[in-house]
Amino acid sequence: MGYTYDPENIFARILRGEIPNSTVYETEHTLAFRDINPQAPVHVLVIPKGPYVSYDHFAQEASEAEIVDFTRALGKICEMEGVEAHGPGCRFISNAGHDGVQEVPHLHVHILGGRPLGRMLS
Ligand code: DGP
Repeated sequence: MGYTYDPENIFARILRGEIPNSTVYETEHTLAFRDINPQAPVHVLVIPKGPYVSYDHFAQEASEAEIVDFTRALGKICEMEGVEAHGPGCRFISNAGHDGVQEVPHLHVHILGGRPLGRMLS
């Protein structure tokens, strides 16, 4: 099945500078900014700059440079926000598609931390 990317989704508009955001970290291929509706003291959204709908789309079609950049950004942001796995800990979430209740159809990883997050496997 092919992936159809909507260039008018809200994160595409953020990437084009049409909507302001609270940037935490930016590289050549990746942007990270604070969620507008934070669910924890640390709630950062990490997105690739390329037009990828979901993590599976990104994993299949992004270049190795984009994948490495994005993955290293996740680690860097955890360090910057003080929520590394070897410290207090954190959670990465990437909702995908209808059943995953993905609101914005541009790949994003939520980094949540700064409080005990409880079990979440439902
Ligand atoms: P998801 O269900 O995984 O697609 O979550 C989308 C998240 O995006 C949700 O936590 C709220 C956040 N969000 C939606 N619109 C905006 C916006 O304009 N700015 C920012 N910073 N976050 C947004």
